[in-house]
Amino acid sequence: ADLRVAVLGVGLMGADHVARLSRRVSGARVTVVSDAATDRADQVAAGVPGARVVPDPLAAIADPGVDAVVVASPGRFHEEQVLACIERGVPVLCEKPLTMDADSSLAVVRAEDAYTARTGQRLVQVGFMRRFDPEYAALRELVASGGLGEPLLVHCAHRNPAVPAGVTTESVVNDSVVHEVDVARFLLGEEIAAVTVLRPRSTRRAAEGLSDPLVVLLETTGGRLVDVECFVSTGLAYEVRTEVVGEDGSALIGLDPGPVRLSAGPGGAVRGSTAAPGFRERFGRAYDIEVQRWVDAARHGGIDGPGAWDGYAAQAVCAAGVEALRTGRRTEVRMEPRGGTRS
Ligand code: ISE
Repeated sequence: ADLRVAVLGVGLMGADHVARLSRRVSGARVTVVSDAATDRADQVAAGVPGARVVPDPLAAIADPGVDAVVVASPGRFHEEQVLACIERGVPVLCEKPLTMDADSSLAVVRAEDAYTARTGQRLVQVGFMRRFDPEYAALRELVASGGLGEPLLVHCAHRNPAVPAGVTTESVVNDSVVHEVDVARFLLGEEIAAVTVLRPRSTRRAAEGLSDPLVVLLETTGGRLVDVECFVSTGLAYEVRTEVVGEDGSALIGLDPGPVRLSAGPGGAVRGSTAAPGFRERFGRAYDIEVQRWVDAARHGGIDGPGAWDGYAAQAVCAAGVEALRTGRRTEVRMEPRGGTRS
């Protein structure tokens, strides 16, 4: 039977997931939609045959017509909602962040570990979608197979054309750089030990008080170095590039996101490719693959992708990043030993 999914939060990401689950993913259907903005919930549910609105997210999780949950609500609600899913024993795909800080993310890890010890199943998947992007998956395969020799350095660029009003430099670390934190852990298979954040001269496009771009240095436990340029008001397009430099080779992804085309320019014809306008376009395929694999796993009560530990590790590194930003100093990451049930 189809997996009956509740989607909590139908802002940009949640509404996207509803459309994906209803139209592009097989084996699932959205039965419950929940959002504090009930007009939006009504509107989204109206487009999905068989979907009901359950305004209270905890009631949605407890609903007997729900087998699995997608959490796409604002981050501050994730902890309570994910813990409720664990309590009820339903698989959950939680958009990042897992919770708002490292301690509460660790509590989720422990709660899931207790469930796993009883059942042998894992329940919590965190929406680090880049892991499902075919280019990132291929890069990871290349690194893991030894195709580049010992990896030494990773260079990352993460550029957004613009960010919504209210975005702060801290939130850029937590919401944007967090993806490179996960990518670094994913590609290199080790934890991040220390973070340094540099603030070069800001673009004239940066909102008042925002340091943009940032350069973030991540040191891994194995002594590898990851540099991240995070630039969120380029005024141009969405660009995400990652290059791994190894002892025996290097590989770069994200260079050419679209078809190369010839078009008229000011001084003659210009050859170029169309850049993705935003992350929903650039990672559209990654989201589809992520959700399909999650559905396939959730139908058997489990998950297939980054888990609670990855969510916790990301939070611990971002906490160090925010401290590094404030103090201007290299900051060590404080993390508990893995313990419990391994992913
Ligand atoms: C946003 O929250 C995301 O997750 C995007 O992937 C990222 O590029 C963007 O900077 C964030 O604000």
